[in-house]
Amino acid sequence: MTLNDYASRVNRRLNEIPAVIADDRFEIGEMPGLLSRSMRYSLEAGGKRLRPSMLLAAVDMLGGDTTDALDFACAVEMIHTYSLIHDDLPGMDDDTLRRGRPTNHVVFGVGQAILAGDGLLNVAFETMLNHACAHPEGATRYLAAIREIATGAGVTGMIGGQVMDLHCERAGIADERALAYIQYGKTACMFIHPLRAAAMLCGAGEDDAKALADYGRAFGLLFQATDDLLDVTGTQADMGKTLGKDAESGKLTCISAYGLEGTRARVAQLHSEALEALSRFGDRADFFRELVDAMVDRTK
Ligand code: GRG
Repeated sequence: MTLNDYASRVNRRLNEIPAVIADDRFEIGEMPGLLSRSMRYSLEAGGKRLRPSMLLAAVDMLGGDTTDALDFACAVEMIHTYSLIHDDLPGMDDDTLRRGRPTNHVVFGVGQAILAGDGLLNVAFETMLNHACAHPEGATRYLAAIREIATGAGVTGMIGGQVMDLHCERAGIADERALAYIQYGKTACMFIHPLRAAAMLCGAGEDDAKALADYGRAFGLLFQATDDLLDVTGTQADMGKTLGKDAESGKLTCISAYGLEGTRARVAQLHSEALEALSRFGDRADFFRELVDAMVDRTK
C-alpha cells in the first residue's frame, strides 16, 4: 500500500463522519448544518493525511487489522485539522490561507471557526469511543490507543507545544531548549502517539511501540525542520499557506536557531535516526523508510 492508498481509505471513511446535514432545521438531537459545513470545509480542503496514513501503515506492518484501525486514523486527522483551524485564528498564527483555501475563520467567522475546531476534536473522541463500544471484545486495546492519541494531542504534547510557541514569541525567548520543547510537543507528538496507538491496536509489545515512537520523534522533528526550511525556500502554490511569516514575526524556528545550513544538517541527522529506529522491523518497514526519504526533499 502507498501513502495515496491509505489516504484514500481515510478520505472515504471521513466522508461518513460527521453526518452531513444540509439545513439548519433546529431538529433536537441533530448537529447544526452550519457546524457540519464548517467542520467539513477544513477537513475536505485537502491535506496530505500523513498522520492517519502512518497509523494505518504501522498497523499493516505489525500484522493488525487496518479496517479495525480506520476510525482511530480518522480521529487523528480530525484532531490535526482542528489544530490547524485554531492555529490560523487571529489570536494565534493569524493566517488567511491554509490547504490552498481561505482559512476557516475567514469564511465562517472567528466564533464559528473555534466551534468547528471544538467539534472536530469532540467528534474524534466520539468516533473512537463509538468504535470501542461497538466492539467491546477489543476494549482494552482501544482504550490504550485512545489514551495515546489523547496524550499526543494533549497538554504535554500538541497543546503544550503550542502554548510555549505562543509564549516564547510574546516573551522573546529564543533558546534551543525552548525550540526543542515546542517542536517536540507541537509537531512530533502528533506522529509519536498515533504510531504508538497503532502498536496498542495490534496488542504489540513495548519494544515495538518504542521503536515506532523513536521513528515518530525523528520523523516529526525532521518534518518540522523541513517545514521551517520551506517557509524560506518553498512556494505558496506548493505549500498552500502563506510563507515567509516566521522570519517576519521573529518566530523561534530551526532557521533562527541553526541557520539554513545548520537546519539541513539537522534534517540529515534526523533522517538517519529515523532509519535506525526501523531496524528491528526489517523490510516490513519499507513504507516508513520511503516516507522519511521523501520528506527530506519535500516541496509541500
Ligand atoms: C491549536 C492546540 C493547537 C495546536 C496547533 C498544528 C499546529 C499546532 C500548528 C500549525 C503550525 C505548524 C507549523 C505546525 C507544525 C506541524 C505542521 C507542519 C503542520 C502542518 O501539517 P501538514 O503539512 O498539513 O501535514 P496537511 O494540511 O497536509 O495536513
